[in-house]
This record gives sequence, structure tokens and C-alpha cells, in this order.
Amino acid sequence: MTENANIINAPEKAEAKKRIFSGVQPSGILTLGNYLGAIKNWVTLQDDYECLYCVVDLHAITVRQVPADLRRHTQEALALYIACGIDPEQSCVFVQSHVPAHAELSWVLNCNTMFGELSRMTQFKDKSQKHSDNVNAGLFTYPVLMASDILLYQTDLVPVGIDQKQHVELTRDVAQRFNGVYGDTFKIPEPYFVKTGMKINSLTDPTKKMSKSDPNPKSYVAIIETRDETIKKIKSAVTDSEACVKYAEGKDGINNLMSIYSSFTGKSFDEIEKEFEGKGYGDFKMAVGEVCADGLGPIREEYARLVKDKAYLEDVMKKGSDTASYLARKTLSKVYRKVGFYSVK
Ligand code: ATP
Ligand code: LTN
Repeated sequence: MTENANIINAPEKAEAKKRIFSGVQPSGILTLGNYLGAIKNWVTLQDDYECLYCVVDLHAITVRQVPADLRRHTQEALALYIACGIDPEQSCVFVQSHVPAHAELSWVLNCNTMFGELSRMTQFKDKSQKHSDNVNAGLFTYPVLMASDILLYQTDLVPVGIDQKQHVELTRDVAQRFNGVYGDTFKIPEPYFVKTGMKINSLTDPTKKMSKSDPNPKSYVAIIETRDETIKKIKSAVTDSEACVKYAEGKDGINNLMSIYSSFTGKSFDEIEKEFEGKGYGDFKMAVGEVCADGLGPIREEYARLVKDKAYLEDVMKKGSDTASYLARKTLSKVYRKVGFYSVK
């Protein structure tokens, strides 16, 4: 057992902080969407909450991964969490497969989740279309594993992008059902979304979510790519032919770039429209590219330093999984007892 007194002692404190759990899949190089929709938000929540931030590698194998790439992406994702500002001394940072309780709770929750509920999940429908040659059972039960991640830690709040809303709702339904059948076991978590940046769209098809597993690298900005690459990709982002910087229905490309600009500058859409009144898309794209590249610059530099320090990253992983395992075991033992599994002292 390693120390992370901040988290381990939390439930016993008179005024315990509320708890947060979130994760990103190491299914590629993390994107601007992951940053603006999730990780940037995680950083600001660290002071006020007990936070657990996980690299969810078990989720990543629902889509076929090259094993060596998965290992590398896992380490890179952890380094990026820290480079973005997650402080492992303050928050628990760990890798999902290092804590077996996630898979163990998942089985029990699978037996308390209905086939019909899972059939309605839009992410399953999207991903099974995209990977029609590998519609495996894990892809179908993915949300149950996510529910296990969240419920294991008696989580209060789940900061995610809006695309995950349905999964958090399912988590609440499963927890309520379980509590109803077996008695109070799980805290019912709430989702938590940022206002701007909750959904950043693809640069090549702005009607679709920006995604790290998109085979076309022009569709996303990777957090760690070079300044020039970022500016170039934003310059060639798909827009419309109206040449008017205005947030409006049907202008998905411009709306998307305005969201990105707003996330980095804190400016409202009205302010952005005024700033670019009478200017063409070329000027606007250049400005978006620059704020984006500047905003990501310090993260890129810190990441380059951290990713070389394997010993440090492995130390963070080990301490994180010790803390997480300790907390997870408490919930898992309670669940095993409630469902009637025989335990030997
Ligand atoms: P994949 O392409 O492998 O499906 P992804 O890039 O969509 O992955 P996830 O690992 O599934 O990302 O998501 C991690 C977190 O990032 C979630 O909270 C999710 O809501 C958020 N997120 C992912 N993409 C975006 C996006 N384009 N805009 C806003 N938030 C996003
Ligand atoms: N399904 C999420 C990733 C994820 C997650 C979680 C997010 C897995 N487990 C628990 C929040 C809490 C996704 O973004 N695709």
C-alpha cells in the first residue's frame, strides 16, 4: 500500500471532498477534443475534489489494437495527463488494467444490465458500423465496464464530453437497479460537462466528432504534434463558402472553429463574430490555428520531457494503482457480499 493520504482518508474526513472519476482510452494519440472536452476540465477540478484519472486500456481493446502501440499509447496518455496539469501527488493517476476490480465488478454489473439498454447505446451503433468486421461482445458491453469504473469509487461527478452522456445515464440506471435489488451499495453519480468544447468536431467532416482513432490524421489536432502541423491542419479545415464568421445552423465547420477559438481565448461567440466582422476565413483560420498552437505549446514541451522519464511514469502508475486498488476493493467486497458470494476469512 502506498500513500495517497489525500484520497484514502477522504471518506473518513468530517467534510470529505466529493469524488471525481474519469478516463481516456489509449486508442491513439490524444486529440484537441480529448483536451478541451475532458482533460482541461479535469485539471481545474483537482483542488476542489478527490480525483481519480484513469487510462482505460481495457476499453481500448474493444477495437483491435496493435499490442506494442497500445503499450506505448498507455504510457503516452499518462504522460500527457501530467503534462496537461494533472498532479499525481494530488490526484490518483493510474492504468485500468492494473486494478483487477474493474473487470471483476464488470461481470457482476453485466448480470444486472439489460440487453435492451445496451442495444440503445449510440456509441455501440457507431462503432459497430465503423468496425463491422469485429463487432465483439466487449464492444456491446463497453458501457458496463465504464459503469464499473465509475461505481467502484463511489464517484460523485464524472467530467466527460457530451458524447458520453448516454453512458453516464446508463451507469446511473444500473446503480439504481442494483441498489433497489440488493440495498444501498453505490453512490449515484452525476455527469459534468464543460460549456464550450464539450464536443469538438472533425476538421475534415465537421458533422462528426473529432476522434483520435480516425484513420485520417488531418481530421484531428493531436495535442503533441508540432506548432506548424496544428496551424496547417486548421488552415485546411473544411468550412463553407459564405465567408462570414458567424455561429449558425448549417455552418458546422465555422461553428467548430469558433468553439475551439472560444475555448482557448475565453471569448463568447458574439465577441468572436465582432472581432472577425468583414474579415475572411483565411484570417480567422490563422487566428484559430495560432491560439490553438500557442495553447498547446507548453503541454507539448512538458510532455517531451516527461515521456522520456519511464522510471517516473512507472512510479506514478504503481502508486496510482495501489491507491485505486485499496478504494476499489472496499466497494467490490461489499458487492460480493450483497450478491451472496461465499467468502472465507
Ligand atoms: P476513440 O476515437 O478511440 O473512440 P476518442 O478520441 O473519441 O476515442 P475517448 O477516449 O473515447 O476519445 O474519450 C475520452 C474523453 O474525451 C471523453 O470524456 C470524451 O467525451 C472526450 N472526448 C473525446 N473526443 C471528444 C471531442 N471530439 N470533443 C469533446 N470531447 C471529446
Ligand atoms: N467511455 C469513455 C472512456 C471511459 C470513461 C470511463 C470516462 C471509460 N471509463 C469512466 C469517464 C468515466 C469514453 O470517453 N469513450
